[in-house]
Parts: sequence; C-alpha cells; structure tokens
Amino acid sequence: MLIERIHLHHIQLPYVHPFETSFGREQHREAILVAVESDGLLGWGECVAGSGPWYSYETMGTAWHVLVDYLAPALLGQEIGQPEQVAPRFSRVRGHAMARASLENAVWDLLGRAQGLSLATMLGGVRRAVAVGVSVGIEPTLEELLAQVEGYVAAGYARVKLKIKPGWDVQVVRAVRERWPDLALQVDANSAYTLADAARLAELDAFDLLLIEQPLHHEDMVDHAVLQMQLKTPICLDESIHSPEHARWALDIDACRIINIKVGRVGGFSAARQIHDLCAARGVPVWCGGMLETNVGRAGNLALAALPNFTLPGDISASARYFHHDIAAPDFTLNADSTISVPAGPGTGVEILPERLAAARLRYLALG
Ligand code: NPQ
Ligand code: MG
Repeated sequence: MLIERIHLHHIQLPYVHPFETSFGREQHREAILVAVESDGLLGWGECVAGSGPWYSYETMGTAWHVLVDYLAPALLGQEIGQPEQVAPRFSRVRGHAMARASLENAVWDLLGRAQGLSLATMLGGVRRAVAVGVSVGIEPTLEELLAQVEGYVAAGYARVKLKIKPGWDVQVVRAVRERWPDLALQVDANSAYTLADAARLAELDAFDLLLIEQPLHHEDMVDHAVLQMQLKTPICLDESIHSPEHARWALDIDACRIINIKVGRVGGFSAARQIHDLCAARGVPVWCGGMLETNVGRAGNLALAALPNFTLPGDISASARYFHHDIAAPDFTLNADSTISVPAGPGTGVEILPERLAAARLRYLALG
C-alpha cells in the first residue's frame, strides 16, 4: 500500500488515579496517536514516550521531532506490502524506539485492516484471552496502598505489581503478602537501587515474588548479573532492553531470568516478536509490560501477549483502571479468570472516537 499521508495527534488524558513510581507522580497521560493513510484507510499507532525524560530519554517533544523530521519522511510515498518492511527504512535512526514503534505499529494496523486480519493473527498469537495483572503505584501511606490493592483484588486481578523504591519496599511487600498470602505478587523498582542495596533487595526473597523488575541502573546489565547471583527471586529487565540485541546480551551474561517486553521500548511489533522468539528458544519466559496506554496501545499489547512464550501475566489492565473517557472503543474489561480477551477485529480491533480524540488533543499535524 502507498503511504500517502501521516497524521500526528498529541493528546492528554487525566488518569482515574494519579500514578507514582520511583521517578515521580503524574496526574495525566500524554501520548501521540499516529495515523498512516492509504487508499481511504487509516492505521493507528500510539507513541508511549513520557511528558518528561524520566522513564526513558524519549518525550513527547523528542518523539514529535523524530517523527516529523526523520521517520515520516522515510515512509511517505513508499509502497509497503508487509509490516516487516518498515523497520529497515528506520535503521539509520539510532534510539528513539518509542517514536519508531508508533509509526511501525500504525502500518501493522493499516495492513491488518486492509487484509481483514487481526493483529494477533498477523503476529502469530495462539490464545484468545491473555492473563493480566495490575501495576499499583507508590501511595502517600501504606493504608492507601492497601486500599488500592484491596480494590483491584476485589475487581478480580489475580496478579499485582507493586512499585518500590528505597524507603518503600520490604515493609510494604510484607504488609501486602501478610494480607493476601496467595496473591501472585511482583515488584518494580524502575532503577531506584544500586549494588550497595543488594542485602536489602535479598530480603525480598522471603515473600515468594514472581520477579523483581529493573532494580538497578536503567542501562545496566553487568551489575544486574552480579545481583542475580545473590538473589533467589528472578530478576526481570525492563528499561535496559531496547532491542533484540540487548535481549541477547542480557541472556548471554545471565543478567536476568525473565524479560518484560514493551513494544514501544523495543521499537515496534517486529522487534518485540524477535525478542519473544529469542527468549522462547532460550527457555526464558516473557510478559507484556504496560505504559498506561490508551485503548489503541492496549489493543496492541493484548495482541502481542497472545504469542506462546508470554507465559506470565501482563501489565494490561481493564480500560477503567486508566482513563474515564478513552479516545478509542470498545473498552477492555476483566474476565472472571483475570484475563482480558484478545481483540479479534481487523488490525488493532479498536476504533478511534473522533470527538474524544479532538477533546483530548493538544496539537495536530498532517504530513504528506
Ligand atoms: C514500568 N509501567 O513497567 C512502567 C512504568 C511507566 C505499568 O508500571 C509515562 C511515561 C507513563 C513513562 C507509565 C507500569 C508511564 C511511564 C508507567 C512509565 O516500569
Ligand atoms: Mg518496569
């Protein structure tokens, strides 16, 4: 299909509940919704960069710049028949994986819609519903944290991830574990520790956690390999894995036993599937991370998590956990067995709601 036009919509949506991690507290999600146009059809992708460079160096500003000045020009006027043809056209761009992913994923959606194929089918998904959990942010008090977890457990989530940081770790995990002895539980430090904290992190071995996510520096693998030798609990890398090469390096040095795959962080569905395949070949389980996406990104995450080696529950919660009024429909709901059904319609399987998109929009640009 000939890529005729590319549309960028920078939006902002208020969260249902503020989200706090070791790098800060936020009330809103900003995102860039990218649409590729061909033959009267639109395919959509979501850029998951942040409003500031806290989780990664990518921001709404850097993604907008790289999309407008480098990525869109590399795709406009090109004839694309297979989604795998997109990533090679972006290969001169170093980094900026979230910007690359948003445009590549829009092409996956476009081709899926044109061919009447769901994203899950295109990717090789093998399940109709995927196991999911919820990521619970840092709260002002332990009581408020327990109330949040209580609400999610009551809503049916069978797996909870707690955000931790120095001063908000062992005592919090102990309190949650004592109250819910059988809950599948894991923690995410978003790089808040160093190797000097190894003894503190080893205390977490007592709580039967599924994994400890990215305890150390956001680009590190070497210190994580040293730490893994001192922990019983599997380390899972998130921030450090930006590409299939990073995944191979991490596994080659035993820096982790589990990998969190986020399609934005690794540059699109093609790279995400390559990491999935590599981990499957090495016997390493993966799970689908989340970035508090709109229903567009969430639909893509569900499709990806339908691949066979996504054997741990994803950070993919029901739409109601994130926003009151999403910019795409239908909303996703939690099934009774703590799964969410994989969309079956063409492409992502969700439809943009133009009035909602317009109401949330901060800026718009059409290219081509
Ligand atoms: C994580 N996600 O696994 C991330 C952190 C995260 C669900 O815990 C804007 C920019 C919003 C970066 C939301 C979850 C974000 C963000 C969450 C990062 O580490
Ligand atoms: Mg994480």
